Amino acid sequence: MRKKLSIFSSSLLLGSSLLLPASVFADTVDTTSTNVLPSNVDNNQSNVQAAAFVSHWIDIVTADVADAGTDSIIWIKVIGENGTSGEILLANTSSNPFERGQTDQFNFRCEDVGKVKAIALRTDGSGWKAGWKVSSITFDGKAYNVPSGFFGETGPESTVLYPK
Ligand SMILES: [Ca+2]
Repeated sequence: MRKKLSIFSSSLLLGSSLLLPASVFADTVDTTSTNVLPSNVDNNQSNVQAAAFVSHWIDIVTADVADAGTDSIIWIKVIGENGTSGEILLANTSSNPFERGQTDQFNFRCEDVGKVKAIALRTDGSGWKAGWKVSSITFDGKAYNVPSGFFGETGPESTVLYPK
């Protein structure tokens, strides 16, 4: 490597860099890339390529009735033909999501589970008046059923929701 660089430098000094044979550049690039990328990095890249991720979005409208809002922690899973995603925390740029009458939109990425069949929501049931009354859910542009009643009112709860 050091030898190739010195050849390159002397050619530059001679003002003939444009006349360097292509093989000099090719050798230099090959050597550099082999040195920079250890085999374990190559393996990691293969793993990343194998696990495909896709984007989803969800709009959730909290009902405009008394005590509809919640401060509970809410997670979502995407259920598809090829499996179920990991749980994704529904965080929001709004510091206070899921308040009465509010619409909250979340964009997230998760494992590609194939054609989506349903979504699952989970609440930890925490917070004052934890029950959450949802009036509408739109997932990837499709209207979904909503949790019945006040979701999480009596503690942690999970539900599977299907497109309408
Ligand atoms: Ca509530």
